[in-house]
Amino acid sequence: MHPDLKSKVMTAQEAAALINNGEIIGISGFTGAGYPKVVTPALAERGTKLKAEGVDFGISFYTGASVGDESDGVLARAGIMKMRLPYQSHADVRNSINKGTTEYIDMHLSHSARMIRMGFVPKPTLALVDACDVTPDGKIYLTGCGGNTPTYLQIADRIIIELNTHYGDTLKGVHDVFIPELKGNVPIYSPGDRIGKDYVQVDPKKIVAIVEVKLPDNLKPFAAPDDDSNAIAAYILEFLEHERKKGRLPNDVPYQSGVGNVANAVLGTMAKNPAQAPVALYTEVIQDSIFDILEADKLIVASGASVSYSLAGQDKYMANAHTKDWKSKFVLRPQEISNNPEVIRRLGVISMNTALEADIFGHVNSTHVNGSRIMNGIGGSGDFARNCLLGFFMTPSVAKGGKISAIVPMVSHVDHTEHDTMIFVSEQGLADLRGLAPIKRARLIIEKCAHPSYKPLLQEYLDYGIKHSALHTPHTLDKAFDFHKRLIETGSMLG
Ligand code: 0RQ
Repeated sequence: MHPDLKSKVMTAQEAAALINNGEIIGISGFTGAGYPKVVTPALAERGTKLKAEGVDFGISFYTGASVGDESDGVLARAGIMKMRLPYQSHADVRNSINKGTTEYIDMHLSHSARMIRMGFVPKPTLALVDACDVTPDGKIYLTGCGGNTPTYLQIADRIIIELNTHYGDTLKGVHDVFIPELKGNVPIYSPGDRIGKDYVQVDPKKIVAIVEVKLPDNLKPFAAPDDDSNAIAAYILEFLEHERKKGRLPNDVPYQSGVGNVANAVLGTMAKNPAQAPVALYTEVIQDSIFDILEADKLIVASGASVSYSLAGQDKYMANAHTKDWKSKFVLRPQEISNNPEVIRRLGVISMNTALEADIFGHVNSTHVNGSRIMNGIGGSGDFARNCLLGFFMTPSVAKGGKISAIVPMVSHVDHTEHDTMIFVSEQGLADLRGLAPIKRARLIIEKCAHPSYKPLLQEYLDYGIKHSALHTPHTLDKAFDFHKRLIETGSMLG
């Protein structure tokens, strides 16, 4: 290591001691990839000690999206995470938000970096990033995520680097770092286009600490797809085939798929279909299902904000990055580019995201249980849903063993309005709501997607509205939340 950099090497505890009370920390990390793993636990330990001594200590914590337990979990459990944005999915952070310890701003992932640069939220004072290399002239090479990291590095006064040698050079060169001008274009015309640099340039004087680590992203393995996921995947693929036959869907449009097992199952099923043409992804999260596509030799290119591989998946990627040249198939971007509305609209992306609940008229709640308890956040689902060529919202028709219906009369919180949603899929079937007025939408979604045990209740609500309400969107406001009220009172939407 160059002497200038070597002089900044220290332990995680020493680096954590540089973090002040009230600090606004912008970290690397997106859906469990490329997040700091040693300075944050040391900071949690320090915060816990200070709090035990009666000293008030807290920080604001900005990320790309969800991050691992070594970042989100430890800080939430220490009770020192005062503010969090723009997306999380950790049980302890969720609890801390819902009990009011952590203030949470849930925002579109494509919006977050620009809003931060413009100062709508306080600007990060410190950037803490996982990097695979750093040069004496201030070139920082990121690991598994683009996220909001370039913006945090650009804005913060001080930078702490976790120099992570675990990935060797398998992620170096994969990134394409481009920060758009306020009103500038994003000139991507094909999913694999490169428009920036493969590193983030910073003023080396801002680097105050380098902590050496050799650690993978701690991501759980994916469960094998269950029957519901397989059924949802089959409906989607059958529908895409139908659209192609009708001449409404070109072969070369890229795919976005959200997080989780259903998304993984859709791409995995595609890979196994011998008739499937090679695919390109213009997505935010790249998960293990990419390996099925690579092994079937059907990947054109995968562009995303992160590679969120299980531990086994990370080993697999590293083993093949050079030998099979898998490295050349990936482009990792800042999330304001991976999720950029201009590019998503231009490329004609097919988008697949998961809903918590949807209502009979096509509004979607992705984030709040019973309208008030945050689950994760909107993430990138809105960036893609509104701007895609073809958009799916997927969900099993019931949750919690049938006590909760995913199809309800009126959603208890709105993330995606009827104007931003197109096609709904549950394990029961698929409802294409495009081009339908509200009552026809309601009939179709009840018929195709609702669970049989909830169909009569939903039909009854619609029929009552048609009899007693205005006939454009026939809601009955004093009955609209009966499903949710029954859930709160009896533990089941069936009552
Ligand atoms: O609870 O874990 O206790 O069993 O919610 O549900 O079915 O396992 O599905 O993991 O894909 O999560 C919408 C939360 C779904 C997620 C959501 C309970 C259910 C279970 C999880 P348990 P599943 P998933 C890409 C795009 C928004 C952001 C987005 C999400 C748990 O997909 O956060 O799409 N999406 N981003 O039992 C109460 C309901 C429920 C319910 C399910 N109606 N009420 N609980 N559950 N429906 C990612 C990024 O942008 C980064």
